[in-house]
Order: sequence, then structure tokens, then C-alpha cells
Amino acid sequence: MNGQDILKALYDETLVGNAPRVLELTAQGLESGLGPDALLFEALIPSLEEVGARFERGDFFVPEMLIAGRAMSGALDVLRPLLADTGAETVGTFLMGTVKGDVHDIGKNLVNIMLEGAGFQVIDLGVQVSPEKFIAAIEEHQPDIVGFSAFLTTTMPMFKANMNALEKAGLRDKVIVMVGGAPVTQEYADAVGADGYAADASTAVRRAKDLIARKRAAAVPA
Ligand code: B1M
Repeated sequence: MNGQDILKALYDETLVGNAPRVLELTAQGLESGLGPDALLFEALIPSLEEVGARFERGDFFVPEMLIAGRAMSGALDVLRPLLADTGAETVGTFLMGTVKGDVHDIGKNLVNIMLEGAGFQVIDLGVQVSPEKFIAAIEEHQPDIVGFSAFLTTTMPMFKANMNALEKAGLRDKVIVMVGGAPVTQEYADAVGADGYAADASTAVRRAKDLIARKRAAAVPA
């Protein structure tokens, strides 16, 4: 198979959630010289977008979404060291979690991998993270940035609940807040009072670096 055939097969097998085949094709793609970016952006992510589109049309149901998601996660585990191992110096600490009520983690994990690759120390709290758990982890780790991910319109309001919890704990001025996730927009991020928003993983890295640089510059006495 040439590179295009591998990408096409990877797309198709992710779509039907054939995890063992997705792992084989990921390895085959890397051996054939395809970069991790090509496998991600030309096969795996478009395939999950199609899964979502089929779910919306009623052609796929939750089990199909679940097995496609698992197949994608397996491939991500293989790609993680390749995407994250850039030897970059530590630029800051990023505390990340998917908000309470939400179990989606693939997008969050991808952001984590890219952040690690750019030199961030990432502390991942996982999924279904309550405001109380975010607060306890901020107090323990004192990160530069806390990131809230939400993938459902019904869980996006947890951003505001988390912001309120930060205010109540007296931590709002001590940490930069970033939000993201498939249904989130810049307008929504502004409305909840977040410092930053990004639509995808690479923009999230740029935005995170920029926010830290600005905060450090503002802290330097004139
Ligand atoms: Co769900 N699901 N799901 N699902 N699922 C979506 C999100 C949906 C859009 C599908 C659809 O209808 N088209 C829809 C949400 C609709 C909405 O509210 N707007 C949906 C639904 C409805 C549901 C359920 C309610 C279904 C049900 O039970 N009836 C249910 C909810 C469960 C819950 O959370 N309580 C549910 C369940 C699931 C599974 C468990 C089966 C599985 C999740 C597996 C997992 O994550 N481990 C699943 C999946 C796989 C999907 C789709 C198909 C794929 C999501 C994904 O991983 N995309 C999804 C359809 C879609 O997205 N088109 C869908 C790939 C990922 C790389 O992209 O997530 O956009 P993305 O991540 C990006 C950005 O968002 C950004 O960077 C990432 C990387 O570039 N980003 C950040 C993410 N976090 C960030 C944080 C930042 C900055 C940027 O700063 C902090």
C-alpha cells in the first residue's frame, strides 16, 4: 500500500472502530514515512468528524461512536511520544480537565500531547472533573494555566460554575483560564470570563504560550 492507501484505510477502519487494524495501519503509516501529523489530520480526525456527522443523521448510535473513539485513542497512544518528544524546555504548568458531566477526552488528550511537545508540564485531571476537584488541584499544583474542556452544549455551562468556584476560592487572579472543546466559541469564552480560547490543539499551544508571556511581562516592575 502507498501512503494515500494507508491514509484511506486508516480513515475507513477508524470509522468502523476496528481498533486492532487502526493500530496496524498507524504503525504501517509511520514505517512508510507518513508523519504523525498526516495520520492525525488526514485520517484519524476527519474520520471522527464523519462519525459525528453520521450520529447526527441517525446512521450511527452511541456504541459506534464509542468504538470509533476507542480506536482513535489507541492510535493516539502510539503517536503520543512522536508528537510530544521535541526536547523543548519547560515553559509553564498546565492543569487540564474535561468538565463535570462530560466524558469526552480525545480532544483534550490531543491538546495535552501538543502542550507537552511545546514544553509544558501537563497535569491531566481526566474527565468529569468537578469544580471542587479543579480548585483542590490548583491549590496543590499552582499551575500557570488551568484548562476546561467541554464537548457538549449541555456541559459548557460548567465553565461558569468553575469560574465562580475560582472566584469564591480567591484563586481567579492567580491562574490563567483557558477553555475549549468542539461546541465552544470565542464569544462563549468571553461571556464566561475566560482569558483564552482555542479551536484546536495547535492554536491552544500558541495561545497558552502567548498568555503566559503576557502575564510574566505584566509582572515585571517598570
Ligand atoms: Co459524543 N458527542 N456523545 N461521544 N462524540 C459529540 C461531541 C457530538 C458533537 C456528536 C454529534 O452529535 N455530532 C455530540 C455533541 C452535540 C452537542 O452537544 N453539541 C455528542 C453527543 C450528543 C454525545 C452523547 C450525549 C450521546 C448520547 O449519549 N446520546 C454522549 C455524552 C456522554 C457524556 O459526555 N456525558 C456522547 C458520548 C460519546 C462517546 C463516549 C461514545 C465518545 C467519546 C469517547 C472519548 O472521548 N473517549 C463520543 C465521541 C467519540 C464523539 C465524537 C464522534 C468525536 C469526538 C472527538 O473525539 N473528536 C463527537 C463528534 C464530533 O466531534 N464531530 C461527539 C476528535 C477530537 C480530536 O476533536 O473533540 O473537537 P475535538 O477536540 C479539539 C478541539 O475541541 C480543541 O482541540 C482539540 C484537538 O484539536 N480542544 C481544546 C479540546 N479541548 C480543548 C481545550 C482547550 C483548547 C482547545 O483549552 C483548555
